[in-house]
Amino acid sequence: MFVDHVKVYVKGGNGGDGMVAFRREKYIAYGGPAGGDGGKGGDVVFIVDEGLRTLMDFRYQRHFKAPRGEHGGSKNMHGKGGVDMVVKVPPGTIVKDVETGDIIADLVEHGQTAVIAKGGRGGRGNSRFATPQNPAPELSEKGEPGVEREITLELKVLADAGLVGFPSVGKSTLLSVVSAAKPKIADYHFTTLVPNLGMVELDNGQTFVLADLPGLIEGAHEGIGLGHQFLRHIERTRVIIHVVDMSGLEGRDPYEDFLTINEELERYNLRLMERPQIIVANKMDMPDAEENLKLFKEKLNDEEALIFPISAITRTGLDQLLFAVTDLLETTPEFPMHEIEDEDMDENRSVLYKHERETADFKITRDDDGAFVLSGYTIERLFKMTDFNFDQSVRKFARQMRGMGVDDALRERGAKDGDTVRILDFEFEFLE
Ligand SMILES: Nc1nc2c(ncn2[C@@H]2O[C@H](COP(=O)(O)OP(=O)(O)OP(=O)(O)O)[C@@H](O)[C@H]2O)c(=O)[nH]1
Ligand SMILES: [Mg+2]
Repeated sequence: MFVDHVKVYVKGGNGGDGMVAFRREKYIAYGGPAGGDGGKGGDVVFIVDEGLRTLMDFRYQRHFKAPRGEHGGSKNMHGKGGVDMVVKVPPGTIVKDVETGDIIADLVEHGQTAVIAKGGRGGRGNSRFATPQNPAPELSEKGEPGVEREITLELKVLADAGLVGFPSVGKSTLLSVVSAAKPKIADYHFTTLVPNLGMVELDNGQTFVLADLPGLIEGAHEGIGLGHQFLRHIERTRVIIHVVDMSGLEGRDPYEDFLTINEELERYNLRLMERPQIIVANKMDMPDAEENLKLFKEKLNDEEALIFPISAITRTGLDQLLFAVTDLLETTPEFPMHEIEDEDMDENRSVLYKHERETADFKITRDDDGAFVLSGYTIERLFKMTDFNFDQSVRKFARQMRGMGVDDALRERGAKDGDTVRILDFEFEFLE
């Protein structure tokens, strides 16, 4: 099956915890603070690898967690940062946040990177909290939690080879017999309304992605018929497979068909004619096909043209065709894809999207037992970074909450002295 849409879980590494430690010196019972900072958690980074064409690999691995930073040590030793987790994706991958629907990254070009889930920063050790008033603080931060999110990966139409030709020449039929794709097939024109994609896998393990386009007709380049809307989709294909109906059943001359389609490709102006073309002479099972093919070759008069007589319906001639396509794909370079505006790109050539959400710092709700529940990204983050083993940390947390206006908001919601307040799995009493 062709995978072009997958849901994945990513998590940046948590920052390492800061350390509370003191220098031990001869004759000094209690030296200065010497607790080091925790290391930064690793990021989950996506990088475009042009060797990948599909999202197949994500069928087997759907969880990506970057390692955490090491904790800080005594003697002001900082924890090592977690190594980034680098995940390869094919060109054309669009990454979206499941919860918000926002596009996080649009990954187009080989080597382009985007940080998908940032690792948390390391918590500060107690050395960093020393002040003249508090020269030996018993206070440190825990590491910041890494960003955690569910994302979807979508692969834009990114076929290696595209099937073009008049309506009803058998493009969809051909796609259906060389891949697992199940496009609609019928004997009327414009059966295919949007492109279909299929993964073609040869016996020798080689694979490529084949796209089936709506039929083209004369004037397609200026919007006649359906195909013009989709010519863009073959912008990224390296090889064009031009399907010609050799049966002559519709009363057209196969060679005229061939010229008409090429004219449209040329006029469409995406340099489509610069791509190598393979000519597929289809419907060779029909009575007049042999004769028509002979005439076609005479008129074409090109010894070097790659022509493959096949019958999609009886599945004959397919192997030779598919091997020829893979051979051509191996020797044909990528065509430049749509250029990215320079200003969207930083010096690492990664497209950055701002996806910091505008959310309230905290939210107050009530539990069934009457407790006030504090939630929200900022306050939960503060909570997770607080080391409740140390009074000074707890007091700092209380100060930070007051600074955010939590106390006032609780009072406004009717909280009284002694009421229970809850954050995640932690409870404390509201004190006036
Ligand atoms: N005899 C014969 N008929 C074929 C062959 N391939 C396709 N057909 C028939 O041709 C008709 C059109 O086939 P499709 O595959 O839908 O053609 P298409 O090129 O995708 O057409 P559009 O989507 O309308 O552009 C169908 O009735 C098929 O059964 C073939 O090799 N031999
Ligand atoms: Mg079709």
